[in-house]
Amino acid sequence: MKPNDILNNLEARHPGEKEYLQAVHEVLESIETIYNENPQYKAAQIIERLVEPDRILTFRVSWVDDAGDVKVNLGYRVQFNNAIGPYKGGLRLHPSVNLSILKFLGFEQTFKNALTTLPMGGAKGGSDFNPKGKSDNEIMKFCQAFMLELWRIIGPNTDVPAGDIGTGGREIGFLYGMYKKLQIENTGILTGKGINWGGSLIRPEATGFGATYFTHEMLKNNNDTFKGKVVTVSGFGNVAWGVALKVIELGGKVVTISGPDGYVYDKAGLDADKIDYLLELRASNNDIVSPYVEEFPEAKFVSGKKPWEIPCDIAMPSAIQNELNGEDAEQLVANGVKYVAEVSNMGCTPEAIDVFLKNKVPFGPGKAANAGGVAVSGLEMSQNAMKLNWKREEVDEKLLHIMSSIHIACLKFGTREDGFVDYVKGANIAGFIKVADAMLDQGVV
Ligand code: 2IT
Repeated sequence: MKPNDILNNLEARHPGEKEYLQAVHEVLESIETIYNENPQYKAAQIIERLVEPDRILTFRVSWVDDAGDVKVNLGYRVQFNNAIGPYKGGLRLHPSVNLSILKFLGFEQTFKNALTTLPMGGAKGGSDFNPKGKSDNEIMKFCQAFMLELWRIIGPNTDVPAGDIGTGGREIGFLYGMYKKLQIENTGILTGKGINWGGSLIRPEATGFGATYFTHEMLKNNNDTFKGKVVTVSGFGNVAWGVALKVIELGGKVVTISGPDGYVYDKAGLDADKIDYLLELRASNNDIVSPYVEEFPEAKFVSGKKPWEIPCDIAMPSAIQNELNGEDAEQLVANGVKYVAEVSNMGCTPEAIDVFLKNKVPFGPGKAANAGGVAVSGLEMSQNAMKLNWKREEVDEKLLHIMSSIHIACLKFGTREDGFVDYVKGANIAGFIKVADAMLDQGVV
């Protein structure tokens, strides 16, 4: 296998899908050697099959806003690969959503889900609908119209969607309500459900908690801890608040958060009250963070910039893909960053990753570091199937165990001769082997 040949073919078929090609490129580079050492993969054309989604559903979503105007959005579900379990992955509601982004996310999800050790295949979906500034009623109308199409191809043993950017507990509720109406059944068809109707404890904070557990493992591997560490975080959506809570609990200090309007630098560090305030701000459908400094005047708001210029020990990008580029990485390294963990999917550009690896900064890629969210989704599916609810401590303990096993898998396949751990390589190889071997077992389908 020559990664460039595969990529050229892929680009010819899917011109301009840059995020998708970027995600495939990274995996191909990591697995090239192991792929070529195992001719059974080539014989079964595993890579050629694995880089194309199993199927894609595209649909029109028509709904009526509060002013009585008819709105039209595009909806998608990319069912990427179900070699190891039902398709599983979130629904992103964001104006940037297009097929390139959903295919990159579905591809990443396939390996991430394999790393969790749970039986879940990979998928992603969503819409170019922008939830920002919409009323609850408009969100409900959109979600209902979206599910009117999506319900045909999902099911508790087929495809189980969940949240992602723009899709949280409220949206999952509206989507579930319509699914139940259409299918007349209460099953674990979505994850991230409300606690009173089939949801799992810890799911809302699982991505952030899991990423912090993973980073903790990276620290431990260097005989280090979170105690006294300064942590920069971007975003303040579904995942950043879980990171902030857990980092504080482990003794670190989170000094930044960000939104599309810029970032907040709070030198004293976030605390429980500040996090509560931010959650209230977010619940009002507002993802801008500038109001923070009115409430907490000791903090500083920096308009239109990203938090990577603030000196820190650990950087945890938690907003969106490609939010940290080569220049940002250079600046972080110059300021003495010691660890980086992607909480967002593909949060760092390839140039940024190169800078970290060249400077021997341990770098945890999203598919390993942020797998805690989908892992607890998998635990929600188990609880639904058993018609049982586990206690908070039980779910948290399982999450911790899963994150530590992902870290062990990364060490196994990513440790270099000099002892430095290339987590990108480790995660890609571990995820790939699991999916590829399942595909081999199941024949050419
Ligand atoms: O990127 C992700 O892993 C998610 N958005 C969570 C997916 C899930 O099924 O919980």
